Amino acid sequence: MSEVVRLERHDVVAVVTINSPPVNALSAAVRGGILECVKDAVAVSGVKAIVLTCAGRTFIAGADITEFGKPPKPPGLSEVLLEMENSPKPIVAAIHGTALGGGLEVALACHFRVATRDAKLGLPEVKLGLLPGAGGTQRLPRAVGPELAVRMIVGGDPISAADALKNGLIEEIVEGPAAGGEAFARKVLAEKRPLRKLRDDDSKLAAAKADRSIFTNAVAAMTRRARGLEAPFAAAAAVGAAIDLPFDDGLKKEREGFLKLVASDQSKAQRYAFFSEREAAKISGVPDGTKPRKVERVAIIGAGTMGGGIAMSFANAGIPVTLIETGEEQLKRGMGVMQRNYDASAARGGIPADAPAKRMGLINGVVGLENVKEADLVIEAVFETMAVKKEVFTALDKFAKPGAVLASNTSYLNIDEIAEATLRPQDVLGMHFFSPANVMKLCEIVRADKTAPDVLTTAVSVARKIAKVPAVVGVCDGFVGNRMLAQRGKQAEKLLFEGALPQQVDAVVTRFGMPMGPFAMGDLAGLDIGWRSRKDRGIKSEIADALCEAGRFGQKTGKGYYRYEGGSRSPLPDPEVEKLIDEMLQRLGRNRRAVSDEEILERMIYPMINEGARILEEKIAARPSDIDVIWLYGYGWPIYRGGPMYHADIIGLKHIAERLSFYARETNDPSLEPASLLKRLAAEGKTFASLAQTAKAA
Ligand code: T1G
Repeated sequence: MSEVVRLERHDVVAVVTINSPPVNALSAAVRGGILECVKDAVAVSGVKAIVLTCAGRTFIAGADITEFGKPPKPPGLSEVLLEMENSPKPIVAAIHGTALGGGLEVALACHFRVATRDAKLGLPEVKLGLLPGAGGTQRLPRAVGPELAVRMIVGGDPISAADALKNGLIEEIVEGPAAGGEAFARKVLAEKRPLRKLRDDDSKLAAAKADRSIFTNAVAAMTRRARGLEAPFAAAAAVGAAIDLPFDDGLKKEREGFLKLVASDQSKAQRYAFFSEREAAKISGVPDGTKPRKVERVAIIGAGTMGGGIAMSFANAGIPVTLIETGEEQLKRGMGVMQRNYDASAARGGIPADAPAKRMGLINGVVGLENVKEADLVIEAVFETMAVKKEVFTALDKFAKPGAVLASNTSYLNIDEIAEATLRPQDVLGMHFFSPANVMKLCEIVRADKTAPDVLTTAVSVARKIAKVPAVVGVCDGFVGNRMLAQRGKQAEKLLFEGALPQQVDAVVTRFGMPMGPFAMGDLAGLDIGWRSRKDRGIKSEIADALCEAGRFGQKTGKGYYRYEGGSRSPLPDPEVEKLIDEMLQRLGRNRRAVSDEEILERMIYPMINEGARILEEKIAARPSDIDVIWLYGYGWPIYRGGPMYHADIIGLKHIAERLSFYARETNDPSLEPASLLKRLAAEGKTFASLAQTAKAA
């Protein structure tokens, strides 16, 4: 008997229970324990059926990702699955929680599967830059057919137990996993059901064998947004092998594809991102086990774009919110925008048809700040000026109950100053959501000087509950993401003065893998927002200011850095803009030069990395990986490149420091000189990642 897998006999039924917290991942110990217990159960003549189940919060959640990249330890998962599949006695997988990756592959190698109603079943390997490497690409299409198999394997999202039942992935939905599994096993014995091996059942592949477009259409639909990623296409090819080849040959193709991906740079970056996201939720400097405050009632101040998006995030998670506006008109407008958003999502099948009514039913729109009095958490999303923020927080101080967490959604204003507008600065922090707040996953949790530890853990816990990715940052202008973005924006504007055009700069940035370049992004957000903020702070940005003075605010006015025809959102290069830039250069006596794509890419990325180094020096971010999480989930940094600081380590800090010094001289811009941390690490031949190791060791 192993430490993590136990075998119990209930007369003719043997129950194998895995107990390896936190998620019963398939570590070597778990694999060995399953193999040993299955062999023992098969060897006992009195045992007629076997149930495989898990203790704790979930069925097996996959291979142990921490083992990747290390020498494999026996037994291999495929060996364990073969032993189970060849068992002469029926094996029933009894699933609860999430049966994911290798966990679902274990269940697929069993002869029958049952699950609790709230269970989820999926093969998310593609999100780690992998493909299912233990038969999933061969057995799942045989269980549910190629179309759903492609959706699950290439998309990586799990399905519910109900959908699993409907599509033949499980036989029954049961109450408790172990008891339900055992009852089902006894039924199999009583009905003398033949053992069902998925490898022997090609019936669900017949249609796709006859008409391959069933498979190719499903792949096309699932790879539409997979630009730059390797794994989705490799995973699709493995499923294709299930249709084209005998089982064992398909298994070989899958293995080849898996071994290639697990060693790939993309998968290493995506596994790094997986752990970085979880690391970011651990707040440095806050004692382990600091309990979050109870949050049952949430109030949001402001039903504008951000307030509405935040309210939708809570409603999407099934959490009721009170949405507060100052007047009926503003409230009605805000509620209407959310209703239209939900209706549009339902119309395109993004959410169930009954979801708009259900979710709008969770948003209680009211007028008057006094309605915050029952709230445990208040999130303010009003106009972005310090005067308005202070007015709101002074009022919150009066109306909110003691112990309520008071959060501002400000994207750059000083939280310390906002906190000072209350008598409870310890309860104040920032929760900076990213627009559109109901879509973007990042939430920067802004830690002010006096923010109490349990207020931070409360905000992190709430962010995770509404499926956001939290990252704790310190108070400075732009916190982390926007502060680094500002450096990129500065270089982008300078490049226009040197001879590049918006479309060239944006093409370089999108080819790198970002969803859009700086100029298209400005047009999307609205150039007038930056213009107003620059005027508030007395900053000039010649070209952007000139565009705004000409009423070119971007998509909202049909013209910005680009022109937009017939209400379309796709940016078209505009000769008017090129003319405006030329005229400005002539006035300044400047000549345009040919700027290479390589130079553009370095000047888009390296200054951001440099600012990230300064952010680490100032302890505005605790870890380089926190900065990466911010860029992955707040700005669409390509997951297969890990994040700006991870990317810097791949490129090499010495090279980056040299290039920054070069551009500082060439463009007479001292701000491009390498930050002292970057210079030190480069000189020592170290990486940003080494800082995390040092911190962990400390
Ligand atoms: N391996 C190792 N550790 C894991 C893990 C895994 N598969 N999954 C989670 N953890 C750790 C996680 O790092 C955290 O650790 C703790 O468990 C709680 O996780 C052969 C090759 C299951 C939905 O991709 O999606 O199988 O921070 O905070 O929010 O073909 O974890 O506490 O120290 O995320 O409740 C495929 C990954 C692997 C599933 C639970 N499986 N995990 O979410 O908790 S590849 C996956 C998740 C594979 C096969 C292939 C989620 C969860 P710590 P958590 P949660």
